[in-house]
Amino acid sequence: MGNLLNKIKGPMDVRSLSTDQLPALAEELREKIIATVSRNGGHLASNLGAVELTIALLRIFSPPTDKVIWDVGHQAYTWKLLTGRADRFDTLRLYQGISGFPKPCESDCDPFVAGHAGTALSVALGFAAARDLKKTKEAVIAVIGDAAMANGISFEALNNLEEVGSKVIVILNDNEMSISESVGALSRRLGNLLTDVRYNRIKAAAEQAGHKLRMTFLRRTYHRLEQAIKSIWLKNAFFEEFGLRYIGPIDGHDMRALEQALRSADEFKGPVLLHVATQKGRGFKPSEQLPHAWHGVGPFDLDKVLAATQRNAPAKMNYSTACGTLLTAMAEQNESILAITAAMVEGTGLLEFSRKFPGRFFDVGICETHAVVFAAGLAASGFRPVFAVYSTFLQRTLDCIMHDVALQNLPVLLCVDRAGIVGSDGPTHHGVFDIPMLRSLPNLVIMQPADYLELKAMLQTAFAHHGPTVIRYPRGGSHEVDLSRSVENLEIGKAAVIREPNQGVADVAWFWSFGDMLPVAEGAADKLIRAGRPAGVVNARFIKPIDSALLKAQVAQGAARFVTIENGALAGGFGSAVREALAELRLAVPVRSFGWSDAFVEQGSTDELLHAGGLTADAIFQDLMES
Ligand SMILES: Cc1ncc(C[n+]2csc(CCOP(=O)(O)OP(=O)(O)O)c2C)c(N)n1
Repeated sequence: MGNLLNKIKGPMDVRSLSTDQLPALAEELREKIIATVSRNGGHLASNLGAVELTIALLRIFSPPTDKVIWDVGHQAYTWKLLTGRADRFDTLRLYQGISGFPKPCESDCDPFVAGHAGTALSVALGFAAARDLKKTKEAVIAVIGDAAMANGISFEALNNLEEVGSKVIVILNDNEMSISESVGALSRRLGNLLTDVRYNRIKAAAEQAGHKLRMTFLRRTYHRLEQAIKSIWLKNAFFEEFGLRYIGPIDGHDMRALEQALRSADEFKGPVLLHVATQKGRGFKPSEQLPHAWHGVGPFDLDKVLAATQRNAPAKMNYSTACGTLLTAMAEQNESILAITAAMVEGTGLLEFSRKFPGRFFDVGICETHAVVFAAGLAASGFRPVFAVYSTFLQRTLDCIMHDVALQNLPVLLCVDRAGIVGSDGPTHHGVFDIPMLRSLPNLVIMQPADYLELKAMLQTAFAHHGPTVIRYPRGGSHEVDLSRSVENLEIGKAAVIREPNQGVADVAWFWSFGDMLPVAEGAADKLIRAGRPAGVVNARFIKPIDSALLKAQVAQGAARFVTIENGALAGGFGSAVREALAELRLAVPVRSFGWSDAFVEQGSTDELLHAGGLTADAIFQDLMES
């Protein structure tokens, strides 16, 4: 660690540095963040943009007394480094290491968990109202990005701010980027406000280059006038209408300007919004050039990247890109197919679709609830909308899926990406709740493919079906297949026996699984067979409706027990569905289920987590031999 960072053991130490030392501290922080992310992966570009802002926050406010709430929380690495976690920062995102997101059990400087966008304003308002009820005096600050500001929850909080009447400081960290470019009317409006900061930055650069204006007095007067006009105009501006005093825009890399603005915000009596202009990816050439490509990254070779000043990302197929490619091909044949993303065009593999069919592609911003209802409207008008979304971010749309899609049996297709555990992002991001969440909704068909060809068959099946469908698939990929191969549509609710029992059909342990867990089921079945026990394997394909007829037939043939394996929460999951189906058939055959038990799954590599959770062929085999 560098000289300055070494000296900072807790938040108060940041204040003991002189203003002149701060650029060097910022540089050390960036070096540390880049080196750590190159080893462990993580959210690079957003963190590099928030370094000076975080230092300034710690020079003006005093955590843990003052509460700083980070929206999403993916940009809080500097915060972690300066609030007593520098010595453990090397374990960032590793199994049992420190989290990539704020986590109160890690430090009392993190007042609240985050990971999903749009919550900071509501949380801050809650903290502020609680403070006023308790008659204490701490400052409450929400730091939110320009893209997260357009989220529905943020708007609901803005709308409620005057009513609650408590002072909060909202810091709008505006880098004009979501993961890719920010979209929407709010973003455009904010962009207009930032023109000033951009202009000032260019002016400062020109001055440094030796083109210093002579008429300093005149320039200062002009600048004051400019500020006055701006503040009169901004009095009527968007945020002021919600009862927030607008301050800004401030250059988010100018330490003095930041500290001064934060002090003003602190001194102002009512709620304040500080509009801070930052550069996503700042201080690292590759991420300055391609901030979207460096938003969230896996480990990389820093030397190679620096030498090439570019990131070489070998484009290996995964479920997201396979789905995007298949959808694009199907959309060529079927003009009613439309695609929707909530600010995750790259992550969900829709880039190709967006380029090929710009008029049939919608990036709605970080607004998943809107995306679902918007899709419902499109479906009700005769189109076949597909909303590709990560399982974890789908969670907040449950009511919309029930009320706006399922109840009207509308043919919306939800492509639920990152279903199952996702690895280092940890408990805020694992996609283990979609099955229990969706399974109780009538009219939904829920499937999971075991490889890309089955994904193709499921997409075809979804488009041939006149009702809502869900296709879930995990992070990562299946074995390579030729996507152009033709496949048959599936019969809805029909499972496939992929391994007949080895010794007749009596006393068989029938493994029922699907998707990424199917190889685990096959592995465990193999081991059981080698131990002299009869076993067979079913690819359920459909989580809903479940193939009751096959269950019934297997029981009639003398099934000894069923073993279900899923990459999802056990409570209300696929195993529960098998139990319910057997109970409905009045069949009393034991079912042993493997999946995620009733606890949040921590961060770590997928392998580490599967081992810890007993979701390996070995662990399942051992369990079955003992039970
Ligand atoms: C509800 C939800 N949807 C999607 C995401 C994925 N996501 C993480 S960060 C991000 C972009 C955030 O942009 P912004 O708020 O402007 O912050 P920045 O990264 O630019 O600092 C997105 C879409 C999320 N965390 N939560």
